[in-house]
Amino acid sequence: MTEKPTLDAWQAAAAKEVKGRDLTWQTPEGIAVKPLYTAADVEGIDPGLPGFAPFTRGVRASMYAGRPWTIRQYAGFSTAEASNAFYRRNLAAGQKGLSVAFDLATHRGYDSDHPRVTGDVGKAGVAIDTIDDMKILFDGIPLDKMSVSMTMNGAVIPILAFFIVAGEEQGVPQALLDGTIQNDILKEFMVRNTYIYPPAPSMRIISDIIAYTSTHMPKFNSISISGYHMQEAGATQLQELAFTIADGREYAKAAMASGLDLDAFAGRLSFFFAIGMNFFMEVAKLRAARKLWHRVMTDLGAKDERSKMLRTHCQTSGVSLTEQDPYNNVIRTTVEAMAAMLGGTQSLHTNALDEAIALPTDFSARIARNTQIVLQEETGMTKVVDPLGGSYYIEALTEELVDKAWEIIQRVEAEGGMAQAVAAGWPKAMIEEASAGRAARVDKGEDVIVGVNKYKLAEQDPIDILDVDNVAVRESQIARIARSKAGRDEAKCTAALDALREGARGTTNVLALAVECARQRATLGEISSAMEDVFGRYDTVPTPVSGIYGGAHEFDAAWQGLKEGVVSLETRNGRKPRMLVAKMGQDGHDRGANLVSSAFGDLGFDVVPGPLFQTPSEAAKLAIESDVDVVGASSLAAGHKTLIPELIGHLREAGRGDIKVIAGGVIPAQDYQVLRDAGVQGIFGPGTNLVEAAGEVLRLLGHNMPPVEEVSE
Ligand code: MLC
Ligand code: 5AD
Repeated sequence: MTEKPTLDAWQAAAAKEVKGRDLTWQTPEGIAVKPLYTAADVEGIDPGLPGFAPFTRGVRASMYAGRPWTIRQYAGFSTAEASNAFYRRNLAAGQKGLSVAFDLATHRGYDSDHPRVTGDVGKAGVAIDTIDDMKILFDGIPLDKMSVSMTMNGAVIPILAFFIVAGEEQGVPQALLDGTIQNDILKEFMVRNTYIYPPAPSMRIISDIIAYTSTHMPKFNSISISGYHMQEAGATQLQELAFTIADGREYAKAAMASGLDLDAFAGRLSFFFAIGMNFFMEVAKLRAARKLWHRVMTDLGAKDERSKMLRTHCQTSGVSLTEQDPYNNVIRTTVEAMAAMLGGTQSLHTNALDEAIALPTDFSARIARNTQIVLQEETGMTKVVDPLGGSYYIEALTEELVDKAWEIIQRVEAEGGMAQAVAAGWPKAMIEEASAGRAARVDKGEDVIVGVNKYKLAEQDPIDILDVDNVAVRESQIARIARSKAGRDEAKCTAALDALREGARGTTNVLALAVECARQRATLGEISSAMEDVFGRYDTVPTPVSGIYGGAHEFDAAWQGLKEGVVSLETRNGRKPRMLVAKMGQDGHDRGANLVSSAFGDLGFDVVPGPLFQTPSEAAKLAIESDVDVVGASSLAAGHKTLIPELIGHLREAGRGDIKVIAGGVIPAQDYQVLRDAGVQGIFGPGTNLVEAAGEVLRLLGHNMPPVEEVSE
């Protein structure tokens, strides 16, 4: 009999093969992933059984063998009619649950006729102003049979009230309404930015919703505690995991502090994670999340095992997808969907291949949906529960993530909980540092993105994309608001809004009061502003990180050349080149803007990081007052064709047409000419290398830089 090889023998054999090269992979999470895992790595680790505490292997005993996850595609655009028709087509083609994407005007509590939202109506989601819109959205879709997720956090009170009354008017009692409301405000303050009110009243709104739904809507998930947007904003998977569990703990504590019994509501807290390209890390993350949540809820005193069960939705990663060579996105999304599945998700959205530039078309939505259907119905992968359970690597990685996340969660606790941490700003800063680090690695080619920094195509084949005519949508919404208002009893509507205002001042449940406002045909904007009268509207100032992007490029010739260019501009003009990074409209996606601010700041620019949610005239005014040389307008929510030309118009009117305007973000190539005709002098789409972009900006400012390629030779 030959002797069993030892680990040392393997080590020696591997070292010989690679001539001593270290094969350890240092991940952004700070985990040293080894090239081999063995039984020695899982000594003492027992992941238990699926359906049993701590649910590491899944919340159901039979998992997908019993019932596959819900294919739940997030969608919404234009009007309620158009979105309703899209939903019905998708359901007929195999989608199983609904998920509503609202436009940004709706998110931020503005009716479509509000002057601040002209660029946003119907663009990034569906416009909902009144209960009538909500009824049309679900026309022919029975709300007692179809589970509906609604991604709403800012204007969560009017939207949930509209949903409840839409059910009522369909003849569905509240007790039968099945679905989920996102209702997760802490991550809005951290990364997503569609808040309306300050943190304290926002937390009260969440407790009111948990109280209301746990009493009246037992099948409804009162919250979807979301890490998704943290990963989209650049967080590592460890940060996403830890801050999401810490957020969940904070909400549970807040609801308990408002007098609720933990077991009465905890079974309807749900979660939402992003699934990116680090396959095994994502699988381990979902398993670790379930184990951590069980621990947290046990700590808080939950008795019912269902209260300790982490049920989650997942969405494949938007930021991992590219504008360049977009069919590669189908491959990426398939890999990510498999990680979500092998991690044990309850519900899944797979992104469409045109993600990086537009909302899905019927075609791209079909491929995205079929990615899940093929996994469920063709591969046999659903037949075995937690098939990766027992893998040395997966089990070891799960434990390592649990331990590392627990350290962060303990730090949050020690500093007074997640609301405090968010107010102090350190989680956001940590995420932005991770984001800048990732951008630097991609721009330097250390992290490969096929078609972007390696294997680039000489020429791109354009694909058909969806374009929403927001002028037409806005007009039709305004007409419907008028019809809705004309048909209502003004006195009763005013009385309901007054009662809501009073309730906001006191302690009456604001959702209960808003349901009455919805019945009386109050609009979303009216309900939001009744509460705004009491709570106020919240604003934040961006605080870009510094030194990370520049630090990573310190020894690059191209970067040094740019820095010299900045210095020579400064010498020539007697001051540093100055740039306003503008965020106009209701688009709160600030990852790109923050990255640009920090990279240009590191280069030596004077950067004015503009506040979120400016109108074009406010941005023009700030540009002129700050005496900038260039405005970089960052747009990720499709408002660019309206907002950027308006900005240029205002600059010219004020006699400052000399201030240069460049545009960056999610801007499809089809729109470039429109923007150029309006006077935009540089356009930087998704996947832009910031070093190259900076070279172009310097040339635009009159500095005679050779093209970046030549500098880096
Ligand atoms: C499930 N069930 C089973 C079973 N599996 N029963 C027996 N055997 C099995 N194997 C039962 C469940 O208990 C449940 O019943 C019912 O089937 C449905 O299953 P589920 O697992 O609860 O799935 P689902 O209803 O889809 O709920 C999933 C969820 C929920 C709990 C995660 O919160 C959800 O749907 N979330 C979606 C969130 C979402 O789509 N967000 C989009 C964000 S987009 P019962 O009676 O126990 O309930 C975004 C982007 C942006 O945010 O920024 O704009
Ligand atoms: N329809 C479909 N998908 C959407 N997303 C955002 N808005 C919509 C919409 N209206 C998806 C994108 C994005 C993520 C936040 O959600 O994938 O990256």
